[in-house]
Amino acid sequence: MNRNVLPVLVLLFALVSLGSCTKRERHPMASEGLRGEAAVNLKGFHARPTPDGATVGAIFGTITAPLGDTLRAVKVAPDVAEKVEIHRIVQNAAGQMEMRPVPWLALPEDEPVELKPGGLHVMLFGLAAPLQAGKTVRLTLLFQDGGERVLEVPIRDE
Ligand SMILES: [Cu+2]
Repeated sequence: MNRNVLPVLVLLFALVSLGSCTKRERHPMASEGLRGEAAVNLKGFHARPTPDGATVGAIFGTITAPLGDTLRAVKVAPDVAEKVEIHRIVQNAAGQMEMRPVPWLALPEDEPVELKPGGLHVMLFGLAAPLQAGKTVRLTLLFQDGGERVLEVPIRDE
């Protein structure tokens, strides 16, 4: 791992742990009735079409957690892609932009977190077939409190 990335990751770790503790204390009852389906708003989720032979794809969209939450993992069926990760884009020591996996994603209370080109995104590796405009990809989002959301993500140019 790049030396410049480590402090950022450590900081991210600290912020995430801190964030989720405070949220739990502030809303001791809020999460209990919501187990099973995470209380988050998902907007504008879409995947970009990929050319023939491409092995990677990306999904974008906006997540808002009214009470705060943490996105723990993302999944698609194995017949869509071999591996899925949350990525962010950072500048490396040489000044180039690089993608880095994010172990989890903090969702501050009522603050939209945008996954967009050039920033955070859901990354698909090992695509079984190109992502075709007009079709959909079923994406599962797993959140801190055990809640999950499954959505049919449209594939479109945007
Ligand atoms: Cu990526």
